[in-house]
Amino acid sequence: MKQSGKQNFAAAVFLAFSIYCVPVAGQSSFEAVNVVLTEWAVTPDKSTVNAGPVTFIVTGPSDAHEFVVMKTALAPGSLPVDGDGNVDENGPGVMLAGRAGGLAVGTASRVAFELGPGDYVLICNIWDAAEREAHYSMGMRAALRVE
Ligand SMILES: [Cu+2]
Repeated sequence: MKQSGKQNFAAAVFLAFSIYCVPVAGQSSFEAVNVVLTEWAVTPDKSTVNAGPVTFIVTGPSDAHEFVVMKTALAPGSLPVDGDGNVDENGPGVMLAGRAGGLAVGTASRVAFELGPGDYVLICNIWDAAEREAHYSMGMRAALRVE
């Protein structure tokens, strides 16, 4: 009887997992990336994901940041910038693929973007006028490949 109980439990877990994955129509996988925003880094827990809807679970510190996804073949530190060091989101070689501002402090924010295959750079593009700090130029950038 004990063994039978274990098997039922395993079947229930498998069923729950299947139901969880099914709603993403036409996709064979569910992609989620945990991203931590700090001064001064954007740190995803994976560097490659599958194309399709990608959920980012973004955790920020007590300071104000945003989470921006740029599609670009440029290296993370080589995006076009203005005179203050902020990324020119309409500049050559980059295309805005997603943005989440107003991230909750102290809790994880979930945002999802539909991402096609290619190379991306995850950035925070906040300009702090008081501190004269462009968060991107301070180091808030990371590569992400979508396959
Ligand atoms: Cu920032």
